[in-house]
Amino acid sequence: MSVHAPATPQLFELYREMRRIRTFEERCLQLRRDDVIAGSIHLCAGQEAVPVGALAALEENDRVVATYRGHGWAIASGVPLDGLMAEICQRAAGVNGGRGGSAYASAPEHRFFGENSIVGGGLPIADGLALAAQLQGTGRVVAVSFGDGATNQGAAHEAIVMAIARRLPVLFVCENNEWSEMTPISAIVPGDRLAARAGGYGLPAEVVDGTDPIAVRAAVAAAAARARAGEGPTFLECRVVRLLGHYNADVEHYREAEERAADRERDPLPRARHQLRAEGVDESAIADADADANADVDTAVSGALASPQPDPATAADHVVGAVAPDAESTRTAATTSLTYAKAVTEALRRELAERPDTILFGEDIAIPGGVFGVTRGLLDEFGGARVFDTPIAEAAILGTAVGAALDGCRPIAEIMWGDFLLVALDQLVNQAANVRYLHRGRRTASLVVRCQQGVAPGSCAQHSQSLEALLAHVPGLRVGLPGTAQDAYAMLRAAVADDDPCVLFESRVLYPRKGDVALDAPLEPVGGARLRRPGDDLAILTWGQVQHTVLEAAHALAGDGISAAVLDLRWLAPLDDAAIERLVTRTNRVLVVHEANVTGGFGAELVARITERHFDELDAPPARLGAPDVRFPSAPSLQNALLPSARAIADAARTVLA
Ligand SMILES: Cc1ncc(C[n+]2csc(CCOP(=O)(O)OP(=O)(O)O)c2C)c(N)n1
Repeated sequence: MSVHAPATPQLFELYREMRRIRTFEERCLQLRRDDVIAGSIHLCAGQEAVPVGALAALEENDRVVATYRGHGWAIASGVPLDGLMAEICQRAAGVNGGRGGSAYASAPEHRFFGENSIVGGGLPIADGLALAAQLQGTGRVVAVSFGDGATNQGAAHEAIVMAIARRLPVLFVCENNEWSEMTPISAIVPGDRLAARAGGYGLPAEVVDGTDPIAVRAAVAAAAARARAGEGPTFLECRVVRLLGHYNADVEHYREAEERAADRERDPLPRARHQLRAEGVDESAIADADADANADVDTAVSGALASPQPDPATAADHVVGAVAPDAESTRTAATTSLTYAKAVTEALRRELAERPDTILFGEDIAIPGGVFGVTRGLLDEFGGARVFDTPIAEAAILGTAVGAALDGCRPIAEIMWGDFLLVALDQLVNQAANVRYLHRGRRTASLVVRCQQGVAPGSCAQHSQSLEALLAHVPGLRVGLPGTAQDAYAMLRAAVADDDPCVLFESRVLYPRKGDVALDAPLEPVGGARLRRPGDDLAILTWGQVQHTVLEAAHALAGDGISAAVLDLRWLAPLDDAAIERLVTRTNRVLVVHEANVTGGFGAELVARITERHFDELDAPPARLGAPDVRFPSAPSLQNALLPSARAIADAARTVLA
């Protein structure tokens, strides 16, 4: 601390913090040039007044989500400099043990819910954190920072729409440095339109001088007060300058020298110093603040450099949680006959009743009760705070689920059709799937996404796909496909109880199909295949709705004296390798059947695994049968020509046996 009492302590303290950030950024640049840091870094020099002003207006318990250019936000949030610097240097002592690096650091224990290296990806997550705050009645607000370029992202639009619809306590803080990487925002958005454009959504929006921490603090304080009063989100366009280029090696060949010089004129640090001097602050107090910043950053750098590289033996740790062995407890429990759809409803009802942290949302799921009626009655029973309709905004739905899961909720989000996941995959693949790994198991994204998929008579190419292989490819996600009413119930309850992000692909053609459901059986863990039919001559591995056609085929084969076992894998992640092994070693012949297109389908993965492990023992090469690589047509006659029929499955089985 300075020994000289400054005349304007508030600005002085803000200056000290800005100085620490600037010094930190300058040192990062040097460490990158010295190859201590690997990869690109994106520095916030010129933008310090925004995080510093914002955090000066926020409370200890509020939340921050940052742009990838987020070192300043992390520091202002209170992330210790040494842990942050070690993270940027990819060292073991980093706040994420070197898993996040410069652009993806996260330290929720310091209210800093992470940078986001996907431009615009943080905004929907901020919605989810705000939803958690709203539900928990904490009065917390969430500030999310992003660049001018991010305002053009669909996720940003969706997040603003969602925040308005739910009156979420979010502060959308746009740091407009006039450049989106190497393209000026003026080339994309005519005129000074970012706040005006945001205002068009119908939320308070204003332009703020982002080089003045006091102006930022005032604007954020007013926005936070509105949010805490239940008045919903605010959009702040903070005008800043970018002093060190887009990234460390950017020489800004695309920018005019005059423009860069004009930016330097607006540098917030000389401006604050000038103001402090004008207000009579002792020059030596300013020099002391600068020296303190140097000393703090020196200590952080020494700490970071003293830390070892992360242990390579830990590289595969914390992808997903461990799973308890599956006891198949349903075998002895009493059962009730329910449709597959009602089994889902009952699972949701029980989870909402038993777990106060669960919330259910999606398009048309609350008042209308879902387009298939699966969520009917749940709004009345559990109320609009926990069961609600969303905008038609899949990225916002999934991002809200991620954010809410990060802060103590167990969201169950419905995506009406599996095909619609494709417009929002970022939130599952780049966001949810990374949470456990990035935080080394200290945070998880305990969310469930329910959707339904597959071909039904008349469904078109955009409402027919089977996309499970796409998601089973992604480490960090659980993927299940219930094929019976019992599994629609039990797998959903297992997914809700699980701490990792689970995607359940239900089947709308199975919704009306009845089955016995053990409602009061002990909860299952995720994972675990089920043998639907025993057999010795051949193993047919399958899942989802097509298993019923497979069972027909197995029945027909039995008529020919062929004993085909049918194993319903149920979960592709975690995969029940042990059950597959047991069956393969018994039959030595394998056919995989799925409804998805053959190329890159999960059958390819199974055939490869089985071949790798059992090449020498197998009596025949493992085979797979799926829909051919064709888009799905709407006409039932064309659909039927493509779907695996019982006859085609039986023929494929005979070929394996021959
Ligand atoms: C979804 C996505 N698209 C593109 C990129 C590549 N990219 C990284 S930063 C950036 C520019 C972002 O500009 P802006 O939002 O204005 O932030 P600023 O760089 O000004 O801080 C781009 C295009 C990315 N990381 N994510």
